[in-house]
Amino acid sequence: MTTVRYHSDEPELDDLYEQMSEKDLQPLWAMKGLLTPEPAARTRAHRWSAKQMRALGERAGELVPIDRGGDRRVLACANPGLNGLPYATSTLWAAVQFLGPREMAPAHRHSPSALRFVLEGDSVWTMINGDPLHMAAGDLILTPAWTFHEHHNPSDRGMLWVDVLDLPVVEFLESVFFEEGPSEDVDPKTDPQSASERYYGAPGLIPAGQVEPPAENYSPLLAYRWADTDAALRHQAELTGKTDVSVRFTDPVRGRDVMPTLRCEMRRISAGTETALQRQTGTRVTTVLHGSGRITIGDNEFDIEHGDILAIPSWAWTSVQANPGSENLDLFTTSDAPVLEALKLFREERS
Ligand code: GTQ
Ligand code: FE2
Repeated sequence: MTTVRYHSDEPELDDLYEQMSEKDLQPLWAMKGLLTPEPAARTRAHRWSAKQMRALGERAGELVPIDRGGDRRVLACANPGLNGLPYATSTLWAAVQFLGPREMAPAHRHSPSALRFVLEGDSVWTMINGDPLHMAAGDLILTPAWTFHEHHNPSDRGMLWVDVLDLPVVEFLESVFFEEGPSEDVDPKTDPQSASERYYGAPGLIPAGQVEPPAENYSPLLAYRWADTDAALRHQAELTGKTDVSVRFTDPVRGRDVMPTLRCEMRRISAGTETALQRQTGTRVTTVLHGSGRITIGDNEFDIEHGDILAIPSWAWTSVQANPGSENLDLFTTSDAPVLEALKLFREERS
């Protein structure tokens, strides 16, 4: 017997089930929970605490060098609903990465798409196909599929940030490829501005005329700076008078999401505000950049503060309360929404 053996009180049917299981066949008529009326999420609502991740990451920094093979000092968020898989949700990898003083995480590339969201510090550059992207608090840095990337920290301070990848989707599609980059000839640059930003970073302007448009299906702008995100949120709040505002990070050439599988948004909830309930299909990972408060996800409630990472399952009603006081709650969220939209599976509801 190789596959699951179904059982019946009727001896002949039970015998049929036994013979079927020996031939790796299962009876649909006896299955439950396959075509459910609503999404039956395996992903659980969960919070990974920044304080705990920082303590364990710093200990890893003392014990674990960054070498070829290991490559990255990364603590992967493992959702308790996913049977030990190192995934934050069924579709998203999320992790905290630590890079110590004068360390270098060597170049590689992979078919999964990745992004970095910086929680604090400003001492690391990510080289993407040779273009140096400075990483500072609040910045979003893209590492699109199959681009070579390496991280280097020329300072004497350690730094940490959050990684999000579409790895579970690519793995499910059995399409993971990985390749190491050239480890010799490394020229770790520390330019304050990347070529990507110099070409595509001016608001509303993209190269035209003799310049070939990029052929790729991801944003040619690889860095979204906190000063711009912060201003967009502040202006929207001022103009609308709303206490719950969001911006979406987009590809300046196509107006679409930054990468084909990943949607990125930043939300600002004014201190003291409780948001309406909302739910959507697909899963989300949220990181707290500023402020503190409480998030309700389905039947779960979590206190949240700077650096915490949250897993939000598909179709779970969610609302957020920002603590009263002086600081607004700034939340960075990555979702798989572009995948669901492409397949016409995206649904959203608000209460
Ligand atoms: O920094 O290149 O969290 O390749 C997982 C896989 C980070 C990275 C992760 C990766 C990286
Ligand atoms: Fe990588």
